[in-house]
Amino acid sequence: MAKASKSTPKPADAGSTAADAKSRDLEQNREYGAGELLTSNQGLRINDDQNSLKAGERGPTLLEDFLLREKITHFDHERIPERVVHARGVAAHGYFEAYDNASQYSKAHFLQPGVRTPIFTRFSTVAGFRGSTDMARDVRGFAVKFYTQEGIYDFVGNNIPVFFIQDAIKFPDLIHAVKPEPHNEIPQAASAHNTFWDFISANPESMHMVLWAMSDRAIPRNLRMMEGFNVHTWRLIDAQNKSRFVKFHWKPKLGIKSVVWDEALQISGKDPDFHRRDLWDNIEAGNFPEWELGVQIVEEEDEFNFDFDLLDATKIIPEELVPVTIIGRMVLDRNPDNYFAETEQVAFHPGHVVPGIDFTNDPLLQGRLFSYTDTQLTRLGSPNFHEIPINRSVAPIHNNQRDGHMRQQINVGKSSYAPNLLNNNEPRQAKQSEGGFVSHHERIEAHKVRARSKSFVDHYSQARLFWNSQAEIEKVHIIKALRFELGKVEAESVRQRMLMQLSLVASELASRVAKGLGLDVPSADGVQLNYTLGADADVAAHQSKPATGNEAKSDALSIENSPYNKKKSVETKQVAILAADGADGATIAALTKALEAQGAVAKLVAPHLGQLKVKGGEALPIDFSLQTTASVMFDGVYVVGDGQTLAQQHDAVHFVNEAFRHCKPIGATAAGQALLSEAAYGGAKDILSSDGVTIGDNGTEQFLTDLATGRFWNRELSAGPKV
Ligand code: HDD
Repeated sequence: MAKASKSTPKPADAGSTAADAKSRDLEQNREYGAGELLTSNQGLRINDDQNSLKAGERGPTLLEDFLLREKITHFDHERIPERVVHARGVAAHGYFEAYDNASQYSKAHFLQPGVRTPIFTRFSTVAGFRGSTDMARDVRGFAVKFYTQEGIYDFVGNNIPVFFIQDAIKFPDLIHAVKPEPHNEIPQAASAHNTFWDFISANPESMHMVLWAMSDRAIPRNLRMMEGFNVHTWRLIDAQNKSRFVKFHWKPKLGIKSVVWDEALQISGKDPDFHRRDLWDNIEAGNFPEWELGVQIVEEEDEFNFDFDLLDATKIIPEELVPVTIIGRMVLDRNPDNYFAETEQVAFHPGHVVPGIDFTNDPLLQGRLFSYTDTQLTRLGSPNFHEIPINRSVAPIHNNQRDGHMRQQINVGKSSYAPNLLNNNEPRQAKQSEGGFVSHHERIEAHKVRARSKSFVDHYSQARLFWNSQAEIEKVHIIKALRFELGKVEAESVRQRMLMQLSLVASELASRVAKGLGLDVPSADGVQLNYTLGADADVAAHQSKPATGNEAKSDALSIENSPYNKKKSVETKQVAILAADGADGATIAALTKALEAQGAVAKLVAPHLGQLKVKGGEALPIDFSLQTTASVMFDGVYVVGDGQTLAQQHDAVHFVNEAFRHCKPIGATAAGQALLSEAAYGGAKDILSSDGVTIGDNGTEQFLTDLATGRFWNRELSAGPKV
């Protein structure tokens, strides 16, 4: 039985728990049209908004028609500029709950034992426009707004723990390179083009992140089953004002799951809203997505104990060196009421912090601290964007900032400055003991320089660590992704330079990619590979050497081997039950019951829509026809029959063949087997004898085990020539 979803709260029950403080706050702005009379924006009751005011029924429209003008004018101004990056997104409300151990590291109120804080989380793709596909190969944004009692705290992260560049001043170059090319605006939501790889091939600090972006991390099965990271090293400040370095992680309760590239390409066409639909549907069904917040803590005195710089955003801290401690959990349990008002207008900023969290000198972070407010001024049009309901703090706001477009707050009184003795010098500054934010007292003694630290120079070792840590199927997917992406690059010089870069990560990686491009790996000896230094910089001193640490591995970097992916479960997985008229009704009922009992979702797919006529029982409602869905929408397929009839349907044969090639679990009753026999061609010729395929009338239990396992990669590894 699905738990009750909390979406679209009614006035009476909106905001009944402490975590719903934000929902109660939003209630002031909710508008419920049901049962009401239509009005203009001035509150005038409207008698007819379907016909304009004319001089005669067939005559010209009159300028006097203020209702026409209001309706059209508002419409004309409905759009705002989309985000320059992360334009396409989806969001949900929920809460964060701190565990008992969080407060030892931070004095932040929301990290004190048992405190529940309302949150709003937005996931996004980076490169595509607002109307692009969810399934693009791309980094996913993972931004969480915490409405804490001490003000807003924004976690503005990604599903990948490192970044492409080390210094924010390069961000416009990176984004110009990845966005569609400026002369023809091609391609949409894709990095597979000349300009992106031209930039990357001359920018070796990207090499680590590029491997993550070419891995299956960049094509998540859904947004509920991916990790989140805040990338930079931050500071946590405890109750004694002691500072420690920290890396933040979100670990999904249901593990980490991705699709294969061929699936992603098809989903992009068949359902470009695949991820947002999945998130919405699961929250509506009461399958509330959940993540745990983890921290890697480094004491200040250990700052220089690593062979990389903690301030370099292209580096992780391997979990083998500093384990992740779980300190809280986040649950998403309510869909927004209105996409524009909430998901589009929400404005995140890594500079929105609360006492207990502070910045480091990571040059990527420092630049971000400028960019996010600046961009909201263009996007939302006013310095008062913090007053938009979704951005509004639940902690009260009192200061001397005034006016500006669309000001909502009505500041009472004469003084809007400090010091002011006319108003008792209020609002007064808060002492640290009263929660006033005091920046960490970091001692800095330095020359003013425009330069990159030499401690940022090793660009290949962690890329190699990532590569070494992948299971063979993950390596194959990275190679295929690079062959695809570089194959779309027209300039051979760029392909050659990329192969040189990859050869410094791992020669095996470069040569396997090169094979698919029909090239030899060129020697990188003596070739300038780093074009990212100032004109007078000492290039030799910044020349990154080939990767070191040849054999080191870290399981947390692999999806297949990750300690956060060990849970074998069928929860929320989608199964297509394929059937044609005449199938056995009792079998379908028993299978559906068994799947649902373990939390999986069963959908009946048949050659036509409407009702399925079954043997022995009442007709069953069909969820999808073969024309309105596809195997790529599902995690597994079960053919209940009649196989002979289904074998006549090309779409049914393709459905099973494709599910097999995508390495998914397949089940078939004896009556359904004929469809599998028909689907045994091409890459699926072993379908009747392969792992993860269960045939016979008692196969439900085995199928459930296979569904929990997920994918049967041996099929891909053994099909066709070695990649
Ligand atoms: Fe950024 C949006 C994450 C580097 C400038 N960024 C944005 C969003 C996410 C991130 C998740 C979408 C927030 C939302 O849902 O509204 N950005 C990151 C991460 C980075 C990063 C994890 C590296 C660690 N970003 C970065 C740099 C700059 C920006 C270096 C500029 C110097 N990012 C922006 C922006 C955006 C943005 C232009 C676009 C829309 C917005 O801010 O609100 O200011």
